[in-house]
Order: sequence, then structure tokens, then C-alpha cells
Amino acid sequence: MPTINLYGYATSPYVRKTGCFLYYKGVEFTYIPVNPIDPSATLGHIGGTQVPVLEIDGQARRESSSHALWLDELFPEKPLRPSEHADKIKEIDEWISQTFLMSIFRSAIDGDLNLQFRFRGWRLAALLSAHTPLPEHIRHRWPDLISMAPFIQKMGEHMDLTEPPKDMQLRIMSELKAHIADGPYMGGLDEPTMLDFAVFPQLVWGYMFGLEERLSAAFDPTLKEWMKRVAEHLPANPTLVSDEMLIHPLKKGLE
Ligand SMILES: N[C@@H](CCC(=O)N[C@@H](CS)C(=O)NCC(=O)O)C(=O)O
Repeated sequence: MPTINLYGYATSPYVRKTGCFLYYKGVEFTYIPVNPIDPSATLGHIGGTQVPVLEIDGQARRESSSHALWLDELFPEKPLRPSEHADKIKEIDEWISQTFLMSIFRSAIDGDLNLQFRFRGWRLAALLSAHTPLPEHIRHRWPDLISMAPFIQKMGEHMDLTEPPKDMQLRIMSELKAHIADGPYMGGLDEPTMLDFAVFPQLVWGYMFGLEERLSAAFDPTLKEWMKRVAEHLPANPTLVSDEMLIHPLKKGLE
């Protein structure tokens, strides 16, 4: 069995996505938390700061969507991108990467440091600190630091920032539902793929780890049934956040 390491922050949607690919494949791997204020402490031998980094038998690669293809090459069972559906998956994966995942950063890009944003930022710092303890003064400033991060500001270049945030959220949720439609999985596929595992952890982790009190996506019957189906293929905590930070078990949110 190859030695597999996944380097990242549990607060990164891209890292959670690669984590779910690995969980679905059922391969053994070690999650190596990266300290966001000193990435070189863990990534020094690889270089660069962007996560996730997947390292298999000493070979390291970036880009979460490429990780799915690499894992399929090495572990063909339970394909994340079955070749007969490659075109459809490519199209929807582009929507996930360019629209869905980037929209998660909208409030940070807007830089409206209101109370809700600050509470969220402080909770993110606490979740990170469960693995890589951040100094007190950094935790206090985490909301400001997130909204100033260059990689987050860069995402704004790919977004229509004139669209009101609430409208953007509703539009993206309705596009997501159209991609799930009658399912059972995204794109109308019979088995889950990289598409499902790229979206699913983002919808559930905030509820599980104290960023929202109710699993808001489960208010929609289409999304709820789809989440229940995807959850069957993953462990009880499919995120990479430390179990000790759990507030709500996922099962409860999907009842
Ligand atoms: N397209 C990349 C995006 C990864 C990404 O944006 N990672 C962020 C964390 S959410 C990061 O590492 N930012 C810090 C940096 O680039 O130095 C992927 O899919 O893997």
C-alpha cells in the first residue's frame, strides 16, 4: 500500500474535497495539518504554500480536481471520474471550481467585517487551532487576516461582485439543485463521483463544527435526500476537522 499524506487546513474547502476523495476510495492516509502562519514547517520539503497537497510515495501534487484523476489512476476501483462520463463531469466540475467553491469566500472578499463575519472568523481560528495552535493575537485578528488574504481577494476577480450576496447564494443553490435534479447523484449519475465529494463536505461542515445552528441545506428536500445518499459513502466525520471540535453529529442534521 502506498504511503499517502494529505497536507492542508481543515477550514479549506479544497482540502475537504480531496479528503472526501480519499475517504470514498477507502485508502489509508495521514492528514498533516499545515500551520497557516508557518506553512513551510510542514510544506518546506515540497515548496509553495497552496493547499491541498497530496503526496503519494514521495510525489507531491497540487490542485484538488487533479487529485481525483490521480487517485483513479492508482486506485481504479470506485472511480471518481468514470471515463464514460468524463465530459459531463468536466463541465460540472468547472462550475463547482469557478462558481460554487469560490462563492464560499464571498463575504471575505466583500470585507464587510460585521459581527456575524467576526464570529465566523474566530470560530475558524479555533477550529484551526485544534490542530495547529495559533497564538492568541493571531486568533483575535483572524477575521481581518482572512479578508486581506491575497488568494481570497484574487477570487473576487472571477466573480460578479455587483450581484448582491443573497441573490448570488440563491442562484448558486438553485444551480446546484439543477445539477442534482432527480439524482441519485450529481449529473444524474448512478454512483457518486468527484462532483458529489467536492460539494457535500462544504454543505455539512458548518453545521457539524459550530458555524451554523441548523443544517440549512437540509431544509431543501432535494438537497437533503442527496446529502443522505452521499453520506452513506463517507465516515461519520468526513471533514478533516478534529472530532473534539464537533458540535452536531451529521446524522442528527439529516434526520
Ligand atoms: N485550485 C486550487 C485552489 C486551492 C486554494 O485556493 N487553496 C487555498 C486554501 S483555501 C490556499 O492554499 N491558499 C494559500 C496560498 O495559496 O498560499 C485547488 O483546487 O486545489
